[in-house]
Amino acid sequence: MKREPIDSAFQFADEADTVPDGRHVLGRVMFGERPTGPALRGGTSEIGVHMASPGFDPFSEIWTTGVPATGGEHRGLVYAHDGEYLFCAGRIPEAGTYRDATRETYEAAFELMDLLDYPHVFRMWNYIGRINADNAEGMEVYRDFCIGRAEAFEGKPDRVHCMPAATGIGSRGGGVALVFLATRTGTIQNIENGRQVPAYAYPRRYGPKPPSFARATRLVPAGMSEEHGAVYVSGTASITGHLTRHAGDIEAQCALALENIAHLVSDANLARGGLSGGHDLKDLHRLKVYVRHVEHLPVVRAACATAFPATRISYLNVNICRADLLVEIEGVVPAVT
Ligand code: 3EB
Repeated sequence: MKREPIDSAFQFADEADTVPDGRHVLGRVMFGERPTGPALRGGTSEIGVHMASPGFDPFSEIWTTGVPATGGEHRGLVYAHDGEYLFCAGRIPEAGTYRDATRETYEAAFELMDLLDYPHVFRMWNYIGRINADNAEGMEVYRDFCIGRAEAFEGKPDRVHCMPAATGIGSRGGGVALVFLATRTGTIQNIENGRQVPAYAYPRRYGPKPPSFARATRLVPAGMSEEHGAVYVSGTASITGHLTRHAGDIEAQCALALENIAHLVSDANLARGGLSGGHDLKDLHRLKVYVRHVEHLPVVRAACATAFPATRISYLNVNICRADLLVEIEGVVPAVT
């Protein structure tokens, strides 16, 4: 059966808070000045992450589908689903260590996907407070988080080899906020970048357990031809192989992150995974650009406005998982309807 694909839109404060005609909101993530939720509002699951700050406009990202959604709660997660797509949000409160709660939250999300029959998770976000600070045991919070996440995937044999696109990034507080998107009948394929070591194969120097995600995920809604599917691009930084490049040089880091995305979505890189169709940077939308130092914003804005002239970009001033990374960029190539 052919269905309307899931889509997203940014809602900035200077625009009307409208939902496109014929669409229904499944989930909402509010990038604002405080952490809130997750909570149900109408049939919609929503969560607020503390990511906005002076010079970085608050906005919401809404996930919409063609059918009204039903909401619910499961083990602290708040979700909404429409028969084809599931949006699920959770929060781990601030704590001394995160690995156990992270493992339990991922396990709860996987359990929910199994219970409600949305077996294919295609995008995950992890907004992590104090990401580069030490936990109560002297381990960096990001590394602590990665242990719990990796254990959750390792514990599910059918999931360990299908880790989708993700973002693991700093937030300005509120513990760890998590968002998952899954599909019932869509086809997903995870994509690595030929220029980068897969994150799940990073050497131990980056932490006891590697990060669990793919560089991108193609989601082809049921009934749609493969090359018309969407491509969800993970948070992408100035890394080749497994090494950070251009430490201390924001302009060069920004240029390399953009090159990495361009290569990731190219014909040549998709063909490595047996996929047809490819894309250019100009096909990317819903761009979120994470900037570590507020004073780098003008340089980053200029580079991104040139790379993505036709789409409104969201900038956020937060820390990034490796202390030497200054900028990270994510986006979506929307499905062709
Ligand atoms: C990197 O490529 C940069 O831990 O979920 C990017 C995207 C990064 C997702 C995650 C981390 C994550 O390793 C960091």
